[in-house]
Amino acid sequence: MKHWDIFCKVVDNYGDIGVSWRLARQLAAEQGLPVRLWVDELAAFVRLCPQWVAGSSQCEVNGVWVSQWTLSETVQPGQVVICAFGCDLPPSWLERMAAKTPPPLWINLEYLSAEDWVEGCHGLPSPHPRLPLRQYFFYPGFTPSTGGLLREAELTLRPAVQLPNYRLKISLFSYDQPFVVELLQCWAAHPQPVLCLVAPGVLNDRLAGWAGSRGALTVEEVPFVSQPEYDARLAACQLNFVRGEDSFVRAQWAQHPFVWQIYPQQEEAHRIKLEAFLARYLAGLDVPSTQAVRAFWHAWNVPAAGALAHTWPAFAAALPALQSHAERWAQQLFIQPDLASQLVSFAAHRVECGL
Ligand code: TRH
Repeated sequence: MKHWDIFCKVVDNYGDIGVSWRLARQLAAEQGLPVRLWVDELAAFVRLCPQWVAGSSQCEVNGVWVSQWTLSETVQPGQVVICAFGCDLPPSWLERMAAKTPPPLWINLEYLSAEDWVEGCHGLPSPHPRLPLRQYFFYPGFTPSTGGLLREAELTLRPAVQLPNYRLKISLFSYDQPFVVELLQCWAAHPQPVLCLVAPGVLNDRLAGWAGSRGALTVEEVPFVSQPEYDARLAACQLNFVRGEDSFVRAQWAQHPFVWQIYPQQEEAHRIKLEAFLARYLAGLDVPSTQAVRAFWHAWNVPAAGALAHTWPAFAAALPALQSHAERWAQQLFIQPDLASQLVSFAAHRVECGL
């Protein structure tokens, strides 16, 4: 069976399913592969895929067979099996994999990180302790020695759309930020009009009472939309606040200045990831803009009273330089093959060599 199976456990929010769904669509549409996506929590998926037929537990959407995880119990594994973000496969599925000759290629798609060690771990195998199976670790990343980033074949880097500069349009998608109102106060006092589009989430409560216009600022609560619509929203704004993993990558393809709120991990592990990305991203940027980005991103990620209000003016002043930088950065990333194509080459090589 030439199928590719992708297993996704929704740990939290939309990032796990967001990445899995994007990858599944690309493998089907661009690589012509029959893809099955097994999801443990369809409720999260349905928000990303409004075409889903309400109440169904499996369905073909955008060329991908999407199914409730438990329905994999009686199905034969395909040629390639991907665990998104190291999720554990059902034990009976593993047994069925091991019973096949040759067994399917088993790939663990890892989380994205800009840290240096990723290059050394990308593509490494790890044997199963009991079964005649080995799992390969596939690491997305920002350098040619990693698995790259998800990017649709149709995505082209046109010169960024020149948006009317009388208004600063901002999209806001974030985890909680107790001091967000400080920022809104800055925007209300901004010298030019500001439109802030707030995606559904915990911030909505903090922003209660801000909907509508105040000073230079207009706040609009926008609905949760499909991924292509969300991508279009990022492209249409001049500044994007993003979070997690998938919206973080999309902000980079949108070629506009952005602010990343990293997913908080235990023991502050995320701080190292954040620094690793900043070190790569800020290379080549002028010193004042670099300092402005570091200070503002820090204020956004490490809440402290006064920090956003204090760091916003320098960040706002750096926006024109950050716009040019965002275009250069995207061009640099664009040279790498995209993640879906790299997965296909990785699989083809191993399947051919019987590894
Ligand atoms: O939702 P996130 O915070 O997701 C994750 C998860 O928390 C995960 O467990 C964690 O490990 C990971 O972050 C790092 O953020 P992310 O990754 O940006 O996913 C959001 C998805 O939702 C992304 O695919 C974009 C999509 N989206 C839409 O499709 N429409 C929308 O309107 C919005 C706001 C987002």
